[in-house]
Parts: sequence; C-alpha cells; structure tokens
Amino acid sequence: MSTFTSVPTAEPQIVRIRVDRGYRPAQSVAQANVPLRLVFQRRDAEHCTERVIFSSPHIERRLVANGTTVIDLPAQPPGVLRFTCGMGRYRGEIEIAGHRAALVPRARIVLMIATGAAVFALLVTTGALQLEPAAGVAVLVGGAPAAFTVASRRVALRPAKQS
Ligand SMILES: [Cu+2]
Repeated sequence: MSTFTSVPTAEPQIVRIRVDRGYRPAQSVAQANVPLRLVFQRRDAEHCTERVIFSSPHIERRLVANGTTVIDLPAQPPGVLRFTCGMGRYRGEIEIAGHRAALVPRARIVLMIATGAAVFALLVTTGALQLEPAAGVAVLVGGAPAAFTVASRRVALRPAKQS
C-alpha cells in the first residue's frame, strides 16, 4: 500500500470531543507522529466530568464548565489513548493510527477486507483464479472486473454491522 511519511509540521491535528454526561464521540482516530490538539467542549456542569484523566501519558486536567479546554499533546506513537472522567465513570479513547489508511473508520476497513475476501473466493470458485502463472494472469484480468462487480453488490446488500 502507500508509504507512510512522517510530516514534521507545527500544525497539530485537532480532535474535538464534546463533554455532556459522557464523551462524544467516545472513540476518535488520530494520526501517529503528528502533534495532537484535543479540544474538549464541555456542555455540562456536572461534578463528574469536571476532570479528565489520561492514563498514558498521564495527564489530568480540569475542564471548564460549559466552555472549551484545549490540551496539546506531543506527537504520539501508534496505540490507544484512553481517558476517563475523575471517577472513571465516563470513558473515551483516541486510536492513534500509525498508517494514513487507518484513518478510515474501522467499519469501512472491515467492509473493504470483506469485499477483498469475497472477490478472492469468487475468483477461486469460478475458476477465474488459476495458479498457472501465465494463463492465470490472463484469466484473472478478464474475470476480475465481473467478479468484483458481483462481489461488491453482494457486500452492499448485507447490512453493515453496527458496533
Ligand atoms: Cu465522573
């Protein structure tokens, strides 16, 4: 696939999280190796959401009631940043993706993999995919577009799984 290039830049990527008796979205995706600016927009004045606590790196901040609090983080390695409110009742996470392609929501990646698998299975079962190198390539070139059309239609007919 494409090559990930780390772009050194002063411009942080911005992740906005609304705080209103919980975190919305509770799951965000950001890119690794780029400074990260978290903008917490608090729409409540509950005692519970007054503090936000990140486990690693350990950060604890007070969030302004009915206001905006910005938390700047240095570039993060790939992984997951987890945070909770002061009592651990509300939880959120930010997936730090090491690859640009991973910025696509997980549900869509699952669909792409499913489509790929369906195409492959179709090519094998219809005999379009043959393992004789020279002839196989020729048949594959002819059969792939048709198989892909059928496979993508099949995938599209299935309702996407909601997590
Ligand atoms: Cu709480």
